[in-house]
Amino acid sequence: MIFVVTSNDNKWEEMRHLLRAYGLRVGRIKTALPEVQSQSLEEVVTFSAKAALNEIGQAEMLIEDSGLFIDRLNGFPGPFSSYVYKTLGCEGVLKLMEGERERTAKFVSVIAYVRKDGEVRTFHGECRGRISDRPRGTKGFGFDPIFVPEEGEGQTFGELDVAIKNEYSHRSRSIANFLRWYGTTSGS
Ligand code: ITT
Repeated sequence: MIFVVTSNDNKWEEMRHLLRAYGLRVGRIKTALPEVQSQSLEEVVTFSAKAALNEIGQAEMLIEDSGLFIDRLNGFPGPFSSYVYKTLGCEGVLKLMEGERERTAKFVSVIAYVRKDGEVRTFHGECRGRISDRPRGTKGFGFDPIFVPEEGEGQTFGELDVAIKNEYSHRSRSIANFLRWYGTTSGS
């Protein structure tokens, strides 16, 4: 059994679906791990993974760190997305983007797989898109209502069912990279 360690219910729902579809047995540990302040999601998630090892110590664990990187804002809010969502929200980000024509952005997800023997590996996934002019949709979480993925038909993630979001989201891609590696090492 692999344990996903996250305080975020939506993340867990998405990860659970993707991992179970692959046939893995997964459980959840609902807790917020300490995060280090860094510009690199890899660094943030590796720090949290080591904390999970010390504090929780299950045999196999997955920790995910993600963020929205807006090109015009030099990648802001990036690793600070959780804090910026709590303080400014979607409306605040739209305000920062008011009048901007260059609205390209990407969601990035980095997953850390950590084993009791201390091995930590990270896997990266991205989804490119743009920031919408106004919030649309009530599905999903966080910045979903203002993010229009490139692959879609112009709807925001907030307007798409989670099954569709899972087809090309940053999180599904980091998980796919993890599964590719995991499948070759564990024989599962
Ligand atoms: P854990 O660290 O406990 O897993 P968290 O919500 O704090 O949960 P992060 O530190 O990784 O997670 O913060 C990522 C933030 O980025 C998240 O709170 C959202 O605001 C935003 N975000 C990440 N992925 C997203 C997605 O798929 N859809 C919408 N917003 C997303």
